[in-house]
Amino acid sequence: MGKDREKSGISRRGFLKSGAVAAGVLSLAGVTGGMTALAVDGSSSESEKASEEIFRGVCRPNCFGFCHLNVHVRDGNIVKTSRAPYSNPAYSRICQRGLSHVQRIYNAERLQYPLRRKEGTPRGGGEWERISWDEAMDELVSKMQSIMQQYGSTAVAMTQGTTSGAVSPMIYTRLVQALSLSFIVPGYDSASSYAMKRMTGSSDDWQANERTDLVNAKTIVAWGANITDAQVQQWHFVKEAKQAGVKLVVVDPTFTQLASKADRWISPRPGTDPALYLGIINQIFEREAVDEAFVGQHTVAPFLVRSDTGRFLRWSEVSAEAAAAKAAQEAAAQEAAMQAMQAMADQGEMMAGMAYQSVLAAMAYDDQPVVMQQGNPMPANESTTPDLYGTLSVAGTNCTTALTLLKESVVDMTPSYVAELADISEEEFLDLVAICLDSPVTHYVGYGPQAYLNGAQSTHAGMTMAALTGNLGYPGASYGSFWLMGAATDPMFAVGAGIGKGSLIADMDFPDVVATGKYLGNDYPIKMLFIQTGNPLNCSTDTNLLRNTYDQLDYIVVADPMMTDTAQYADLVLPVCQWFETEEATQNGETVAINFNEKAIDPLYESKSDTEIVKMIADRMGLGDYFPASSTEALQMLFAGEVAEAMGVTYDQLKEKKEVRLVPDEVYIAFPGGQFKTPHGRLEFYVEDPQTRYATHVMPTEEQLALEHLPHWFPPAHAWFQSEDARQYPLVCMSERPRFRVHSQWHSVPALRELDPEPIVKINPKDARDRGISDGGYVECFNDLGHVVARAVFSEGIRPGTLVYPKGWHAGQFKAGSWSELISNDYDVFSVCPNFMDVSCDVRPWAEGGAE
Ligand SMILES: Nc1nc2c(c(=O)[nH]1)N[C@H]1C(S)=C(S)[C@@H](COP(=O)(O)OP(=O)(O)OC[C@H]3O[C@@H](n4cnc5c(=O)[nH]c(N)nc54)[C@H](O)[C@@H]3O)O[C@H]1N2
Ligand SMILES: Nc1nc2c(c(=O)[nH]1)N[C@H]1C(S)=C(S)[C@@H](COP(=O)(O)OP(=O)(O)OC[C@H]3O[C@@H](n4cnc5c(=O)[nH]c(N)nc54)[C@H](O)[C@@H]3O)O[C@H]1N2
Ligand code: SF4
Ligand SMILES: [Mo]
Repeated sequence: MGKDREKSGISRRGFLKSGAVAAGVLSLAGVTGGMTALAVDGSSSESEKASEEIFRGVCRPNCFGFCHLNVHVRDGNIVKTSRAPYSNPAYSRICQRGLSHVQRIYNAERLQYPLRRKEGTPRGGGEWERISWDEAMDELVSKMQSIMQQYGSTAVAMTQGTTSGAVSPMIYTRLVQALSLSFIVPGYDSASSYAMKRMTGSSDDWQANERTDLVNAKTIVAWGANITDAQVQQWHFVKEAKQAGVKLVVVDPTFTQLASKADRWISPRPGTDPALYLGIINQIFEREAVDEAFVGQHTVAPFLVRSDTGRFLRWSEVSAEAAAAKAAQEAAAQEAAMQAMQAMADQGEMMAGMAYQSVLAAMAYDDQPVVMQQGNPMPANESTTPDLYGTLSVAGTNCTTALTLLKESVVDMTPSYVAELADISEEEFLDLVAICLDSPVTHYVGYGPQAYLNGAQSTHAGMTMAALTGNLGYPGASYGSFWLMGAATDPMFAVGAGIGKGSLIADMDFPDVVATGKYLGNDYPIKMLFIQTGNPLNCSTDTNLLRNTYDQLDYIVVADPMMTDTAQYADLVLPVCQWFETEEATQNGETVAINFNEKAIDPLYESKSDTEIVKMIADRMGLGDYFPASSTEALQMLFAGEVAEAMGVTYDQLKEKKEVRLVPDEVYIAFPGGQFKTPHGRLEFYVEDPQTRYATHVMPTEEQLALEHLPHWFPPAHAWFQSEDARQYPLVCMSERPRFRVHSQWHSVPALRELDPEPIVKINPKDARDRGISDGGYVECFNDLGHVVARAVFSEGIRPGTLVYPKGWHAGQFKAGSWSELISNDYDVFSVCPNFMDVSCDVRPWAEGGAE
C-alpha cells in the first residue's frame, strides 16, 4: 500500500521542507508553497495512466462545496484524487483537503473492524477488543431490545452530525422512524436558518443569490464570513467580482485574510451585529430611504397589528359579511374533515388524523390581514397602495401598521448609541450605513454573527434591513448565506416502515432530558445513544457536560470511518467505509446540484456502508424487508417517484450525468421579484406568531414572546464586556474554520499536519504581554466550564480583548483539554442554537504539568 502511495501524485515528495511551519504559524506563502508541492503536476505519467481507472467521486464534508473529484485507481488502490469538471466550470474546484484524500483513506486512524470496549475498562480508556460483525450486531440488537422492553422504544436515541450524503444520514432516520426511536437533532447553524425560515416561509435553509451573481453587486458586505478559508471554493467568485469593480467591505472583529483583501474593514465588538443592523434600520427611517413600493407589496409593512394580541388584524374582525362567510366555511370544512377521517378509519388512527388535518387545511378560510388605504381598512390582497404608517381603532383596540411598530422600536438605536455598543467610531458606522443604502448590495453572511445568544436577531434584523430598501430578489441584491436543499428525493424514504413515535429532541436539551428522565414534563428515559456522521464530543458545546450526560447512558454506539473523540467514548464502534468505497449522492450546497458519487474501490478492511449496517440491524429486528440491502438500492429508492422524474434526478439519470442542477435558472436569485413562501407571499419582518424551533425544557416568557415579533437588541450571554462573566473572564473566545480541516475531519492526514502541526490560539500582543505570554509559548485558556492548552500566536489582526482559535483538533492532539469545553450549553429559547462564539475566558502561560 505504502508503495502505491509513493507512486501517487500526493506522496511526500519532500514537500514542505521550508521552515514556514515553525511554531505552528503559517504565512500565506507557506500554505501556498505547500500546496504547490501537493499539487505537483496533477497529471499521471503515460504508463501510470495506462493502468489507471478513474471514477467520479464527490467530496462531501459539510463545507458546502461538493467538489467533483476524479478518483484514480490502480491495482485496486486509490492512488490520487484530482479535480473533475462540473457542468459550470466556475464550480470545478479542489482544495488541499480534496487533494489529500489518499492519506485520509489509508490512514492509521481509520477504523478497520468492529470494536468493543474491553470489559472492566472505563469509557474513553482506549482499550478495545476486536469482534466480528455478527458479534457486534448481536450485542447491539440485544442491548437495544432489552432497553426497549424495559423503558419503551424511545429510550433508544439516535443522533447525527452534518456530513452531507443523501443516503448516509437518511438511512438512519428511516431506522429511527421504523423503530420509533428518539432522534436528537443537532442545532448547528440554526439561529440563522431559523430566523430566515420564519421570515421567508422557506423550508430551505437560508438563501441568498447564487455566488455566480456576486459580480452584479455594487458592494459585497461580508458579515462574519471567513470566505478565503471556510468557503475556499467560493473565494474566487469574490475575487472575480472585485476584479470587475465590485467593492468589498468586511465586517468582522478579526482582521481576516478576507479583510486584508477588502476595500474597507470594520471591526465591531463581537456579538453586536444585531445592533448594527438595527442602527442602519433607524437611519433608513431617519433618511426616509424606505423603498415604499417594495415594502408595501412584498412585506407585511402595511398589515395592521392588534395591540392586545400582537397578531395581525383579520378582515373577518372588521367586516360582518366576512365573519359570516368565515363561520360558514369553517363549519363546512369541519364536516368534510370528519367525513374524510371516517373514510380512513380502517387505515389506523394516524392516517385518519392526517386526512382530517389535510382537509381542514385545504378548506381553510382565507381570512386576509387588514391594511388601510388612504385611511380606509380593506383586505390586504385588494389593496394596491396600502398606507405604510398609521393606527386604526377597531372595537376599542388599537391596531398599528407593522412598519410603524418597527420604526418605533428602533428609535433608540441612534448612530452614537450603536457605535458605542459596537465599539467603532460614529463615522465608521455612518459610512457603513451609506454602503448598505447604496443598492444593489450583496450581504454575504457567515456563521460568526449567529453564534451568540442574540444570533437569530442578527439574521432577523439583517434581513429586515435588506427588505426595507428593497435590496432583495434581483441580481446583485441579496442577504444571507447560500445553502439550498434538494427537493427531489422521495420524502417518504426517511419514513420507511411507518411514522415513528419518538420525539425529535434538540441536542441542546439532551443533557437535561437524560439528567431528569423527563421531556416536556413527561417521563422520558433515554438509555442508549447511537451516533453516526457526527462527532459531538468534539463539535458540540460544553463537552464536559456532554461527557457527563453520556456517563448516564447504558450503551453508546458510534458508526464512523475514523476513531473520533466520540468513538473513543463509545461502548461499541462500527467501522463505516470511506466516501469512495460506496455509491452515494449529495443533495444540497452552494453548487445548486444533486451529485452522484461512484464506488471506486471495495470498502477497506472490514468496513461497511451505512446502508449495510442499518440493514443488519433491521434484519435482526424483523424489519429487514423495509430496508435496502445496498447503497445502490437505497439510491434507487431515494431518487424515485414523480418529483424525481420531473426534475430529471432518477437514479439512472444521476448515474449517467453525475450532476443534475436543481433549478432551471442560469443564475439562481433568491426570492425573485420579492416573492416569499409565507402564507401571504410577503416577507414577515413582523413575525405574527413566534414559535420556538424546538420545544425544550425552557419556555419563552410572555415578555420574550412579546419582544420576539420584531428584531430587537440584547447582548450576548457571556461574550459581553458588561456580563457577569467578563469580570472574571474578560476575553471573548471565537473560533475560525481552518482550511486544513472541515470540522474534525482530516485531523490525522499527514500532509495537512505537516502544514498545521498543532493547536494554536491567536492573541493580540498587548493582551499577551499583559499576561506574561510569549509568542509561540504554550498557554492555557480557561473558564468555569473547562480549559484547553494551545500555542500562542501573536497577531495584530486579533481585536484586543478577543482570542481566535482554529477549530477541529481532536482531544488527543491537545496537551490538555479541548476548545469545546469552554462553550456553554445555554441557548436562545427561540432558535435553540449553540452559542459557539458566545464564550468568555482568560488565558495564562502554561508549562508541562500545569499553569505557570
Ligand atoms: N475549511 C473549512 N471550511 C468550512 C468548515 C470547516 O470546518 N472547515 N465548516 C463549514 C460549516 S459547517 C460552516 S457553518 C461554515 C462557516 O463559515 P464561516 O462563518 O464563514 O466560517 P468561520 O471561520 O466560522 O468564520 C466566522 C467569522 O465570523 C467572525 N465573527 C465572530 N464573531 C463575530 C461577530 O460577532 N460579528 C461578525 N460580524 N463577525 C464575527 C469570525 O472572526 C470569523 O471570521 O464553514 C463551512 N466551511
Ligand atoms: N467551537 C466550535 N465548534 C463548532 C462550531 C464552531 O464554529 N466552533 N461550528 C459547528 C458547526 S456550524 C457544525 S456544522 C458542526 C459540525 O459537527 P459534526 O458534523 O459533528 O462535525 P464533523 O467533524 O464533520 O463530523 C462528521 C463525522 O462524520 C464522519 N463521517 C464522514 N462520512 C461519513 C459517512 O459516510 N458515514 C458515517 N457514518 N460517518 C461519516 C466523519 O469521520 C466525522 O467523524 O460543528 C460545530 N462545532
Ligand atoms: S473539502 Fe470542500 S472545497 Fe475541498 S475539495 Fe472537498 S468539497 Fe471541495
Ligand atoms: Mo455548520
